[in-house]
Amino acid sequence: MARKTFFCVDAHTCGNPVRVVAGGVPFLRGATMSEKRRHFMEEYDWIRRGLMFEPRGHDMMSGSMLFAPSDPQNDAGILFIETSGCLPMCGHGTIGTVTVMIEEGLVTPRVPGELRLETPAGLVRVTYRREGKRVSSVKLTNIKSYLAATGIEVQCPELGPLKVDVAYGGNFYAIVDVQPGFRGLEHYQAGDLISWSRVLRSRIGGQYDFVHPEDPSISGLSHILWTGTVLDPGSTARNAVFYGDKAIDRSPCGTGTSARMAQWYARGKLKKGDDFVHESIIGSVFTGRIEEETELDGKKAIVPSIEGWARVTGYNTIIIDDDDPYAHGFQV
Ligand code: PYC
Repeated sequence: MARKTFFCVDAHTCGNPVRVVAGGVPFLRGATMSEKRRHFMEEYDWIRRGLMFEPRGHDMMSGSMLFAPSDPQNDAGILFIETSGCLPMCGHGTIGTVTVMIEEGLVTPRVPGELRLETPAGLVRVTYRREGKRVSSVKLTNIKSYLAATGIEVQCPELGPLKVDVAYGGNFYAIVDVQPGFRGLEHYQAGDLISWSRVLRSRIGGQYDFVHPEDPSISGLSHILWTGTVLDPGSTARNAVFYGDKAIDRSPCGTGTSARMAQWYARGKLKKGDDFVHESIIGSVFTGRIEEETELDGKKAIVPSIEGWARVTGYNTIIIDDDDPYAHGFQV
């Protein structure tokens, strides 16, 4: 019988959970977080399933693990763990993890107020603000984001034919804008968005192969971003991101916001320096901005930043015991 113990700090970023594994992390081989991610997926995926799935987690659960950086100029490496797998990059996960790292003293930043984080998708630079002991906001400068495809036609159950764009912001997103077949996310039940998302992802993913031009380990359409009308007239746009099998992000989704900014930039709707205030399904907000105009494999691209907040919700010592028939979790 083997019994493993994981010391976790639970938090949420603008409503979406982040479980930071602060103790019990396995040793991973690899010179980069991308290589460490591969090793984790090959040998330790049971840890992800045990910590993310029921009965220790739930459909929306996501989290992270911290590692020593490969480059001594950086502060830490992050592995993202989710119900859907190990994402190359996660924006709400980064904001929550940074809040936990700083508030709980898990890292000593080389430069106070700044962190350089190695993620599987590349280097992410962070600045954060403190009010006393609390981290009041975290701003991350994400990896290069770009519009990968436009006007893909797909048949959606109940809604009929839809046209979607696909953009990359750390993961690949199919973006469903308001159009004759789709009136905006506020007109539908979350359960319907979830079941339609599964169909769209498999239909689009079955026809098109999305692969990152510089890193083939990042591939595949994983998320669907539904758009809608803002709740607050001061916001720029609203979205609901589907991920995993049953999840709608409660936060405005950092990589989704980056992908949508890349789409707006390519369509001439957003320029460098403009604020992009993005609302989530529950009305929580990230503020995005285009920090840099750049290119990726000959395509126009942007370097976006995302700013948001997180709160620690508790300390959780989790046991995964081989003796438990549900040691490695289950999904219904
Ligand atoms: O914030 O990037 C994000 C994210 C991805 C999936 C859920 N949240």
